[in-house]
Amino acid sequence: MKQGIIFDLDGVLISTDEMHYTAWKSIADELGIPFGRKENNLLRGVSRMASLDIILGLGNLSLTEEEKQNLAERKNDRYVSLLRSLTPEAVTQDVRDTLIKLKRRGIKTAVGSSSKNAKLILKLTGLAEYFDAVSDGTNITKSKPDPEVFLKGADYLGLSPQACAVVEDAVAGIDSANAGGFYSIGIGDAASYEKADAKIGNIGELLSII
Ligand code: B16
Ligand code: MG
Repeated sequence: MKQGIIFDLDGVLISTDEMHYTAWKSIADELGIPFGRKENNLLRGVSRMASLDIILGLGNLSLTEEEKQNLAERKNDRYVSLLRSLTPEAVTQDVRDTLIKLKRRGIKTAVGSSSKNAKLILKLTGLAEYFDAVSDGTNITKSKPDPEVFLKGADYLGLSPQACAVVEDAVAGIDSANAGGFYSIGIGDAASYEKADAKIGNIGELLSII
């Protein structure tokens, strides 16, 4: 049995995909780059600047570092203003019940997210109180698929990677967990990824596999 579980945030505990999509789409539209939901899927779990690079690549556009910083900042302003509408109702009962049951079993829990807005999302949704630690985009220098975000999460819990499982919805996140020596569990998009050690259809299934 694992002593700790590290949860990816967006796509696992809460879904803000549509807000990321709306904000990136407005930037892509301004640049004249065709961008739909299929392209948005490429950005799952990927950091803000790496996401912008992917969008610019789709349009074969090369910009200066300053222009890129400016676009990333404007995308984030739009995303954060959309985030403000988040409430605790955005968290499913399945997610809450699972987190409560894990706590009762004495399993430590952490968040491992690429997002620099993770703490704001945890606060707005009331999820913060369920976790022993948070590792996010503000404490890492290398984004998923690098394992840094999960290695820091395990470190904050005082556990080794071998003692922890990671739950992820992104291919880049499963690669990150595997590279760090964690037991990787795919959900959503990552449930069909062959490199995930285990696959679940919903978060409650976690309770029977760890
Ligand atoms: P931000 P996760 C990721 O969150 C999102 O899936 C990804 O779409 C986003 O680009 C990334 O966070 C960075 O977010 O711009 O808020 O710093 O899935 O790792 O929880
Ligand atoms: Mg995710």
